[in-house]
Amino acid sequence: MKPLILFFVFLLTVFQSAGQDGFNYDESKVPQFKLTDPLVFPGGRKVRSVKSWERRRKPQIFNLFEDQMFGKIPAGLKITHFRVLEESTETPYKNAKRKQVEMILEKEGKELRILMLIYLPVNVPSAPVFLGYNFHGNHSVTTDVEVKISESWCNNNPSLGIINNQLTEQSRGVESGRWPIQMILDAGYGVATIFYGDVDPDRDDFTDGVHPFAYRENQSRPLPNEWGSIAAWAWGLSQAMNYLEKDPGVDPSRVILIGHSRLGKTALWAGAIDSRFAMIISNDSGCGGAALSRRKFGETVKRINTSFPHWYCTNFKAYNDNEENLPFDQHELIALLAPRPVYIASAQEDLWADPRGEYLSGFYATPVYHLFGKNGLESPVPPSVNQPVMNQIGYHIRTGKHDITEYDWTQYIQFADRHLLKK
Ligand code: GTR
Repeated sequence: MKPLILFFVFLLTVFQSAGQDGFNYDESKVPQFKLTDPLVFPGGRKVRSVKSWERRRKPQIFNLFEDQMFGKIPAGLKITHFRVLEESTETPYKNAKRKQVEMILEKEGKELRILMLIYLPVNVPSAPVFLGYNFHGNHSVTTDVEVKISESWCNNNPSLGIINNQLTEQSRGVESGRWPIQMILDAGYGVATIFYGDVDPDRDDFTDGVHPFAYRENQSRPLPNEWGSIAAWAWGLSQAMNYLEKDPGVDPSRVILIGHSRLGKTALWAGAIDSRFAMIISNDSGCGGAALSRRKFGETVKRINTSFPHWYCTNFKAYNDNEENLPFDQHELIALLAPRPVYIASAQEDLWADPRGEYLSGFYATPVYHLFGKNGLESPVPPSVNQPVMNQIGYHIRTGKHDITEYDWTQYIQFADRHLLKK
């Protein structure tokens, strides 16, 4: 390449990974802030036992996140039937079995169809499974020609073969680098994935996806404290769990949630609403995920609510330029997962997601893990690059940009081996 072109490519890489103009990337400009304490009741009394955490304090914090950030998921809304569309051992992978399951929500003549793709290791009778959404269709995670193409709306991306908001054959395998399926199977784990747009297309439109299935008469969008898109995606993961619990090839006590970026935010909330998930992985989830909002480092609450007005509930907009008044911060989202193993991962060049703020959430959630006799992130200082910590709260910051890589997966498998296989 010519030097000038190389220079522009360099500039582009810097902008993409470091984030956007007009936002703070300077540690010395992070404001002083005081965090809410997960182990103190509003009146000032301390939480001293697991029982008082579980019965009283945890529900208080959960209700605040639900009411002020993610929005309430309508009670009782459930997938009405699961249909195994096909299963086969003819796949591009060794010792693997593929299953494609349709999850159907039928209500008053309307239908929502969500496709789940599952690969299980044939040599493990009842396998632990990583469950996570993909960005560009189930067929994007693999070169397997049998994997069906979703017809749901997707953001255009001609270079990935997404044209007229439809996924195409051209997008087959485009995300396979993010899903090292053979490596996961070889480690004795299964993998289950769903295109997130099947549950709710990622756009500011509440007439599509699952939301309309819960509307009362004349309602056309959720109320200020009702579910945004992230909560809808979290709902979808619980529905997938309802299927996985019944699949004899799956060990339902070892289903691990995994998500990258906006889907990492989703994995954290899905873990908080559904205690059946044994372990939760947040890969570069950033603002509104693992990163502390009060640091205002990289992406801010106002920015996320403006670029993605549909992700959180309307009530969350009250905290635009007003992080100090949040009745919680993201360390308490991590605390809601205690005592289950949770892994938070960052990338060195992903300043937009605030790696340090992601680490600190785990650090400030740690007293809740201590209550259960578990270690979390014990040091206020994050570890060096590529030096994972694997206590009940795990963390690494790897070299490179905002992405999910084989390095990340290698740590997740090791973390799962350590915390789930010892049973
Ligand atoms: C960005 C957004 C982040 C993150 C990311 C992604 O544009 O600002 O919060 O979620 O998208 O999901 O890839």
